[in-house]
Amino acid sequence: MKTNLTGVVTSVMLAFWAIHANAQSAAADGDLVVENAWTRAASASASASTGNDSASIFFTLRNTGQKTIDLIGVRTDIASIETLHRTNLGVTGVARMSAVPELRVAPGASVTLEPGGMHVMLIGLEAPLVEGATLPLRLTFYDGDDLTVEVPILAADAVGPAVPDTASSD
Ligand SMILES: [Cu+2]
Repeated sequence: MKTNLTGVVTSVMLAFWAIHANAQSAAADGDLVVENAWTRAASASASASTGNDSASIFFTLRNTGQKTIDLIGVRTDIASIETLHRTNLGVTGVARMSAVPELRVAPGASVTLEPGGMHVMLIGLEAPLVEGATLPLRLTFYDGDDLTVEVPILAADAVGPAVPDTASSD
């Protein structure tokens, strides 16, 4: 992992961010920048009882401020369960996923969610993820603020954003 979740200070300071929730590939909320969000096209679960179709969402959280940022919740309108996950390769080489209760970003640091590492897991898709569309993802933070990111839906076999776009526009 290129990220460091353990070395940050444990004190949590309240941050006061203005909400600017209309971003495209980069969303900025005060001292927080969300970059390069993406997910893959996926079909919806056939039924609620048997559905286990899932998807993963990836992005980079960058803390440009002076205070620690704690991401404590993720939400969409199309999945039964949304959670933060981390993929770990065990000694046998078998990938296993475990829940991440919160994601902490120290001042000046960034954390990247990427294939093989941390991701937002969507379980039980109630609607398909259509390539070319975007999926609103609502991020909730410890201080009560939230930020909605429009996540571009790439091809089902995509391995990342085709064109890195870190510019904050709109
Ligand atoms: Cu997962």
